[in-house]
Amino acid sequence: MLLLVGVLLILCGLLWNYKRRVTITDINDKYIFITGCDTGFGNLAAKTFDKRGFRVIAACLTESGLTALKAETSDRLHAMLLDVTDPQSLKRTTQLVKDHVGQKGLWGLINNAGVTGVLAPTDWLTVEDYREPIEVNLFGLINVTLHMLPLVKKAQGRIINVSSIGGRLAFSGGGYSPSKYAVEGFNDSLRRDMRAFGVHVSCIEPGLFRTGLSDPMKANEKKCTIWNQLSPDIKQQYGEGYIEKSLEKLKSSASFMNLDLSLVVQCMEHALTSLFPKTRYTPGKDAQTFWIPLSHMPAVLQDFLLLRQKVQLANPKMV
Ligand SMILES: *[C@@H]1O[C@H](CO)[C@@H](O)[C@H](O)[C@H]1NC(C)=O
Ligand SMILES: *[C@@H]1O[C@H](CO)[C@@H](O)[C@H](O)[C@H]1NC(C)=O
Ligand SMILES: CC(=O)N[C@H]1CO[C@H](CO)[C@@H](O)[C@@H]1O
Repeated sequence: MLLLVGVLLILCGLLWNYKRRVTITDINDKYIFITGCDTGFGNLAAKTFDKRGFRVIAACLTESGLTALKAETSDRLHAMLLDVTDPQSLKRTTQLVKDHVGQKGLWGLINNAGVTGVLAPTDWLTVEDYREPIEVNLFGLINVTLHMLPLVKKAQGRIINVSSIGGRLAFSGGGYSPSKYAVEGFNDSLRRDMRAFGVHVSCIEPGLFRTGLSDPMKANEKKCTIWNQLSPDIKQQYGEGYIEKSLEKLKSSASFMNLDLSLVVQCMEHALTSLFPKTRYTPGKDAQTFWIPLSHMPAVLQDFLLLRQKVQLANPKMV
């Protein structure tokens, strides 16, 4: 009996290992389209997949990002400008991609472009502060997906969304988490709607990584600008030293951030090349050991742990 169980376990292990490892072979004639290639995950992904032999089409937001990427990649890589929130730009890019891939279609769509917007306490913000991250991270991503879908269906390819653990747990006020929660909310329907077409949909939820996007100093600049414009009342509730203290916290938390962006790119690669891509990837030790488990815990516990990370308010009763 014990022997039988042992043999079964070993078989399961082997099968699991096999499922994890078997990959597609003809990488060299597969096209992949990546958004947000100026910096961060998108930039590294474009360079990595170019080296691997994929035919990469890289969309950058800025001219300077595009020039820099071209200088570091092979002639096979095709770079173009794209602002995911600009309809004209999206139309033009879609046509370019269509002409470029021809009958082969698009094997991979990596929805990576994203912004954090302002991260600050909710009562400091206006609805406009929420709009930017939602326009880019949600509507931009949906519109890019809808435009590229016919090409992905043609290749029976893969769609990979870069979400965030911010899509599982809201750790700061601002439009970032709402935008990422919304992206996750679409996942199940897209995945099931595409199943019949042989298109796989995967979602990557990285922990906290140090990228251009999450540069703590930049995030803090925006916060300071808002702080300086706050009414004296609110400033008094938070206390004069609040902004300095929150900067200190930010700096110390920055030292815990993951530096190795290739962890995320490895997940993208698995999602692109495995015969059995996963629905969800969570790169980063912090995501696996802290954020994802925490997102399944009761709200009291989440509040307790997350509130401990925040700077205490000086006079919250003075309203
Ligand atoms: C999506 O793109 C189309 C252009 O193809 C445009 O008409 C539409 O306004 C865009 N929608 C959003 C929300 O950006
Ligand atoms: C990826 O984003 C698209 C557009 O919002 C959405 O339809 C899809 O469900 C998302 N997929 C995942 C796995 O989050
Ligand atoms: C893979 C993934 O992100 N799945 C999530 C899709 O969204 C639903 C909520 O609508 C979640 O419950 C899933 O975990």
